[in-house]
Amino acid sequence: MSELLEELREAVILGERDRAQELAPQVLEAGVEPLVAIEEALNPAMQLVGTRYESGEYFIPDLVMAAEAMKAAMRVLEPALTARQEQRHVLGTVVIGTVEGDIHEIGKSLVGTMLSAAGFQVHDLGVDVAPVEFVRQVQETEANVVGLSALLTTTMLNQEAVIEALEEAGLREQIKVIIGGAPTGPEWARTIGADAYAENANEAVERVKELLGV
Ligand code: B12
Repeated sequence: MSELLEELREAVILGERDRAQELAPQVLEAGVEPLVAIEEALNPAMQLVGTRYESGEYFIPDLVMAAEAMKAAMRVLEPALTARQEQRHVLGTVVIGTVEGDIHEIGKSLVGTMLSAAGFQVHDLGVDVAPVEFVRQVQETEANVVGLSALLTTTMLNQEAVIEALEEAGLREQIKVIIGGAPTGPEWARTIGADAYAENANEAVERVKELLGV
């Protein structure tokens, strides 16, 4: 890994937001593809942060600072990613969000960014999104796919609530549902009647392409 990428990775691990914000444009100027920077520096950094939290080495403030550093870098890398997509043919429209009661946004945003980079038009609704809001956005954007993120065992139930709300609104037939987030899995996807599950952002792009046959 280049020295700059290594520094960016370290800035996220240490929760150094200003440093991450400073390094991200330097990485691009050095000719590194934004996707490479995300996959080789930002993702592994957040994974390590998660492991350190789970082992008791890191605490919530460390997580928040790491997340802020990651977001600062993403604010620079994301426009560079989407710029590469601009001239491309739009493959489909995706509405994505983290379900109600859940404020974890990093994984969901990453999936949105990667879908956008792959050529999908993405409407990111943010976090703590109520089922009724998903329904409204699906209607407004005439989306083909809805992506539901849940990082808590308590909020994964709300993925099911969104599917039910789509059914009640008579939209279920016309929309594909993909779910993700650490506590979920293919089994849970089947249980709640989702069309697909993906473990990470790359897989999400593959699954969405399969769902739409593009
Ligand atoms: C960072 C973090 C936070 C940050 C979030 C900051 C932010 N702005 O997002 C903060 C500090 C705010 C936080 C808060 C809490 N957290 Co937290 N958090 C994490 C942590 C360490 C990392 C999550 C992360 O960002 N990972 C990096 C991203 C890139 O990975 P990811 O989210 O898994 O996403 C990938 C895949 O899952 C998938 N994916 C994700 N979404 C989607 C959606 C679709 C459609 C698809 C296809 C794929 C997909 O693709 C992504 C990219 O590869 C995890 C531990 C862990 N190892 O996951 C705990 C963790 C999720 N948190 C946990 C807990 C308990 C909480 C709190 C309740 C803590 C508390 N007591 O207050 C609160 C919850 C508040 C709430 N109501 O939501 C627990 C959940 C336990 C459980 N099973 O229920 C975990 C597992 C930690 C633990 N082991 O205890 N957290």
